[in-house]
Amino acid sequence: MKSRDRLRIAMQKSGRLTEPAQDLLARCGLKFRQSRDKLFCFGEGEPVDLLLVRDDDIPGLIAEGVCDLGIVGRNVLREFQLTNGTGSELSELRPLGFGHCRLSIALPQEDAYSEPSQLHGQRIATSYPGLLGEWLRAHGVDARVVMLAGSVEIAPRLGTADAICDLVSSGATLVANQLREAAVVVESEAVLAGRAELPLDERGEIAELLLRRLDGVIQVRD
Ligand code: PRT
Ligand code: ZN
Repeated sequence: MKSRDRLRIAMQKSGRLTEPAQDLLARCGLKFRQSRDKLFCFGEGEPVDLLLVRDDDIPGLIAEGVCDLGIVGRNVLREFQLTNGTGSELSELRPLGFGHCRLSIALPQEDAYSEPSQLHGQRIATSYPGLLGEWLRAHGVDARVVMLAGSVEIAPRLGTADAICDLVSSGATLVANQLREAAVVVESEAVLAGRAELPLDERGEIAELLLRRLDGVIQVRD
């Protein structure tokens, strides 16, 4: 296979991170032409192209070498690092200052919470078994992790779990489902992910240039 000489960045096709990620790349001076399938965007000035995908696929695309960098929530990146053999090759290169949220454990409103040991023997529903498992081990809690791909917040009402571990930003979803936030597992925001070692060819040089521009943009904004 011919090696790539253009840098490829993966970002979310359509979701919470799409617009702020596009704005950030534009402020770094990157311009893209959108293709008809809207999956691949060719970079017009610099040799940098975009791949628009589901956020969950971004760490895997970088690990497999299909993309060099990705803009993704720390929650998604760290879950991949914990649950995939190739995850250790990836690292968080920069926090990007948008998409803030936290992965938290929440209990039914009527259950008071004082300490992690209360969760012993409980069933906790989540889409983040890696991150929740790490927190439970760190706090010496023996709980059962119930894996759910979505609608985690309704599990306690359905009786399929006693507690949940899910993303929270304003807290309105928890309130609407009669849940209360008990403990924060991870503080998250969008990050630039990449392999720990940048490629040693032209792509590495372009990546370094992009990182320098990004640092300038982030500094101005702060
Ligand atoms: O289609 P694709 O798989 O790409 O999108 P997605 O639906 O998986 O992701 P999306 O767009 O919802 O979220 C992308 C990323 O945004 C997440 O991985 C987080 O890093 C970040 N983010 C920031 C959030 C939130 N805030 C957030 N509030 N992701 C999800 N939520 C959800 C949460 O799951 C819960 O259902 O919003 C609800 C809670 O919000 P509040 O304000 O009611 O607390
Ligand atoms: Zn997703």
